[in-house]
Amino acid sequence: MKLIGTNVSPYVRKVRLMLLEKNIAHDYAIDAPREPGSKVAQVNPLGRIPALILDDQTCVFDSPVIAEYVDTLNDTPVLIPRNDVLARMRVRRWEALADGIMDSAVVVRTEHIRPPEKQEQANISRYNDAISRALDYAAQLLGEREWCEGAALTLADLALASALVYLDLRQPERNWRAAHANLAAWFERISARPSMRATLAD
Ligand SMILES: N[C@@H](CCC(=O)N[C@@H](CS)C(=O)NCC(=O)O)C(=O)O
Repeated sequence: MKLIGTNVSPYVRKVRLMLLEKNIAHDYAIDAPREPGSKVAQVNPLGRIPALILDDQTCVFDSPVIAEYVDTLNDTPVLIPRNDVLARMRVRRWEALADGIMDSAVVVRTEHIRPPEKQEQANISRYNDAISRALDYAAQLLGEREWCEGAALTLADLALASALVYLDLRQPERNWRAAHANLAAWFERISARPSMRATLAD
């Protein structure tokens, strides 16, 4: 199978982390959808990454669907709980929270790269506030636990880590570590994992 994406996309990082943690063989092709000559729209009608191309050329999108599919490929480890429906819901909710942070940061970034006179300050504030609330919520939910959900790594941790890497990239001025020491400590631990180190090195 082949994953199409870029190194900066947080949605792509989430999927790459899953593939690496589960040790699933795959090719990785860089293709930025907004660059001239991009072929992404030929495989994903939405023209977005990540897109996962299976060996029979089936294209899987978007990242929560890819995550769901990838997790069924082996049990080593299971990253989305299968039997405990409440634990499963909580992991998917963490993913939704992290994806929402990513979505909001993309809106803010899209505003910031417009000419200054065209930037909508109200839109920027609205989505920045959503990110702040989501971080407060994440920090409260995490507390002093080692993992976002249960007693081991799950998709919840990988999704949240991907969102925070993206925030560091696009909003370095946002001092989330000072506001949330527990998130900062958790992030440092997660960032030491070989999967994170591999994606951060690219
Ligand atoms: N909900 C989608 C979001 C994917 C997405 O928006 N990816 C961005 C890159 S970070 C993209 O492909 N943007 C291209 C575009 O919207 O034209 C997912 O989870 O896969």
